[in-house]
Amino acid sequence: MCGIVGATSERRISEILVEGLKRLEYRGYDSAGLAVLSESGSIECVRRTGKVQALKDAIGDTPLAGTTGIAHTRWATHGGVTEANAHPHISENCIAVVHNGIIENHEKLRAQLQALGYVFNSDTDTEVICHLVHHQRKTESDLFKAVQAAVRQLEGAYGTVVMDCREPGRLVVARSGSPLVIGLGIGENFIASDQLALLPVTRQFMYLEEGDMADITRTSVKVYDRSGALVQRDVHESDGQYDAGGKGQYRHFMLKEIHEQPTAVRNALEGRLVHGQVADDAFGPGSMDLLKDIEHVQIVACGTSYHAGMVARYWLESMAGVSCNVEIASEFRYRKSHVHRNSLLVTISQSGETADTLAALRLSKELSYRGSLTICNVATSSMVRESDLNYMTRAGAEIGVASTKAFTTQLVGLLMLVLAIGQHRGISDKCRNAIVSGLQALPAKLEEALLLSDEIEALAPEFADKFHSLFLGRGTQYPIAMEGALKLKEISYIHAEAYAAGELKHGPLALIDADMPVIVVAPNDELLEKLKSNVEEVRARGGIMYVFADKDAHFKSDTSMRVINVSHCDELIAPIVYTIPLQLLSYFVAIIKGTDVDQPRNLAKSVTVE
Ligand code: HGA
Repeated sequence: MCGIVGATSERRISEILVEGLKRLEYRGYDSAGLAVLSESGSIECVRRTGKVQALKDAIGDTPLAGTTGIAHTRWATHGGVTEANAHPHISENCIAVVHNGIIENHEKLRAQLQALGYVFNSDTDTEVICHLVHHQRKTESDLFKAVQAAVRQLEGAYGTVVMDCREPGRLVVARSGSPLVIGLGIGENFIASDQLALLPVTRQFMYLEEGDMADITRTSVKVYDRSGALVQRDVHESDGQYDAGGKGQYRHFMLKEIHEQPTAVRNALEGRLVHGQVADDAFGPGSMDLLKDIEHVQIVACGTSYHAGMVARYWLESMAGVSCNVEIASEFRYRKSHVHRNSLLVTISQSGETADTLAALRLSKELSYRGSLTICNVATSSMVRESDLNYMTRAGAEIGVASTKAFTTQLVGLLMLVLAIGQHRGISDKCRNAIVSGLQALPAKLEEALLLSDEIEALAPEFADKFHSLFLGRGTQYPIAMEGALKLKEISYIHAEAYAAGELKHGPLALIDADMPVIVVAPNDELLEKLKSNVEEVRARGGIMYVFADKDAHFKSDTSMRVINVSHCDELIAPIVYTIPLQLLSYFVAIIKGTDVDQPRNLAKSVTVE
């Protein structure tokens, strides 16, 4: 989603800002802009729709004169994708603002500010912030106090950075519901929505807490908590491991990340399985004390992470001896739900900043949960910091908007959770051994699945002129079918639906014809024969199928069915293994369709607005 970068220095900073924005591009956005403030107090602002490159081209080769500045990549929530709606927004040529989030009372504030004579140049909710600060600055003695007075009137979510033409060298920032991190330099300081943006200029970071404001100059950083008290926030040294590097030999980040999965899974397992048991600290220090009491698991997540949670429900209930519910975070957070006795709230999020999931985690603290666990890929994220326990997926930076290696490593973490909870609830030796040997075999099995790449690439053209598709699976493969459908729609823009195969005859069978490819996930598990009957139902109605099947499942290619043989793996890890060919399918179909694979239209990576 939107990205923020800001800097105050003795040197010209427009190149730092643009580089920072480039590093946030992966998050998905539709326009970009920056404003720099010179020592003499003049503001220069450049904004463009489209890519950061368009902004860079507009600036040209000579850095702008300003030494303090703010920059933004916008993912529109309020107001269309136009240059006028791109950030920064400027009031009276003096107060410049960038903002991530949504100001929910923007209509009321807009009317009040218009009545005071302010003229709005955009349709955004954000523009109220700059006029409000400008208005407050008339009576407040400095920018910090003006921003403090302004944010008190805001309802909704914001991560915002403000600068004032009368106070060169100063940035005032406020965080409420949208992450911000301060980067500390020598004789210069920075602000960003993600430390990744600042890795070329610093490795020292200070994370703002909810409700914090900060007053940043070249030589000082002062942080105030929500009560206005001056506070000390810890400084973290980044090891830069979250630096994505480039695409290497791959054409897209997504393809690179698909191929990184065997290594990512090895990293996720490293040191966490000891003599057939989950290491004591796999979920953080002291985690076993909490996990031993758990009788129910409530999983809350969005998108791909929600699908990981759905797979885990099958595992937890069948092996760990606990009941489990899985719910989409945006629903969970707004309904009154029953909290089971000794219930663990599990949030799953690649970024750890997903707005709805984070809100669900915060809500759980007001309810009678026994504790919380987050399964996450970003150690410094809000969710990791705010959960009792955490499992770091160690997948490395995931840049492609369509999640791949984050998903498979989340599933590894969830299988470990089954083992960790099951250890205290009498998990059978058979299940324990299946999990341990399945996880140990997994990297090699994923490598084998990647060998299907050429075969899948060859069939992708058959999808080029299709508008709709159906994915079918049963048991743990049902959520995998959902994930396969999500991948295809995300990056190829082909409408894709997933059904539990047993549901076919309750509606979707009406859609079957030769123009609607049906993708079937068919490992050799106990539901195989049932699935075969569903396949026959599709065949009888003239459907064209692509069946990803265990080679021992005895499917044969014919005029209505193309079989892609996946090498045999244990049923337990099959959902993880079968994810790979579905990821490859969506990738190669997207290539044929010529879409923007790493940054598909309208989507964002870290979904920090609700
Ligand atoms: N509401 C603002 C900012 C949107 C945002 O944070 N997206 O991630 C706008 O629409 O410009």
